[in-house]
Amino acid sequence: MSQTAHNELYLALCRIRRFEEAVLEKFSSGIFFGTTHTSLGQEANAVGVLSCLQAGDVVFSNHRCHGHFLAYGGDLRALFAELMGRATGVCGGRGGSQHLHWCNFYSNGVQGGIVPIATGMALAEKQLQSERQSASVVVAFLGDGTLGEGVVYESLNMAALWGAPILFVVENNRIAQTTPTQLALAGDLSARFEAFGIPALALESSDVLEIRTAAAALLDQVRAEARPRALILNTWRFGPHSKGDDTRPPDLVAQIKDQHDPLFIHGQRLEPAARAAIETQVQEEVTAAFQQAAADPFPIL
Ligand SMILES: Cc1ncc(C[n+]2csc(CCOP(=O)(O)OP(=O)(O)O)c2C)c(N)n1
Ligand SMILES: [Mg+2]
Repeated sequence: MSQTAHNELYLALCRIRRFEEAVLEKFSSGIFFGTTHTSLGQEANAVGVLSCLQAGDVVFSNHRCHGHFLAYGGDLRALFAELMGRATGVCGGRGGSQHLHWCNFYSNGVQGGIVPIATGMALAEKQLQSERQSASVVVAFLGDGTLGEGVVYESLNMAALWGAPILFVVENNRIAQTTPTQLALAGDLSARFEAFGIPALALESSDVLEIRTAAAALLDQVRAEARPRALILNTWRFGPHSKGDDTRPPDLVAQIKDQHDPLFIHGQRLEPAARAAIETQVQEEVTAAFQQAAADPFPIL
């Protein structure tokens, strides 16, 4: 991979990190409406998987969607504005943090609810394929805790039975709000997909390149065979579930940050000067996007 490509991936990781840090830092000022869930620590999942997309592919995300939206190519100012309820927001300020729609990107905060919808969208893409002569696929992101929702398994059954071209990406950050995964989920995560005949690949990594390589191979298979695949990304949440509700011991969180930082891991591949330039560029972009959004008008009722 070229140095330019490394730089681009780092830029994408950095953009998510600085956006999310700004959201958490400024939330208590009261400028944002509703709630928020940041993807600090999980940036490499969004960037690794979504850097493999082709034009026309569909992404369905969940309550923790900012990183996915930005990695898809979404605009910083429009996302800040959406959280601030402004007319210039992604959805005119009506959706808030969890409910985004832009181009072929969708997100919804109802846990598990996205899985049947994303499966249906994948079936629609398959039906349209002969008309369009292109093979678009769907990527659906879900959390480990969301595997407790029954509708997920109805959807997996249909996806496998009817051959939906969809990649299910489980971001197993080992916790659901405050419940550690081992207290909520029995058995093996991959086996849950394999029970329906959906091949699953599990990865223990915060390295954007490793995640990208795995996702690219699975997306190729989904596209070529028009059948589902699953990617289990064992990952780490650096921040609170939402805005300060972290029940994990602070020294454990510090250790996680120290050992599994996607920016540190990928940043080592960059020339120091290039890395510093990207850091500066992103900081300026995020600051400008926040200020623009904060000056934007509210929608007319
Ligand atoms: C149907 C439903 N039940 C409960 C919630 C409240 N809720 C939001 S996120 C969350 C935990 C999700 O855990 P997980 O799927 O592991 O994703 P993570 O937050 O770790 O990314 C809960 C219980 C919800 N949004 N939807
Ligand atoms: Mg989780």
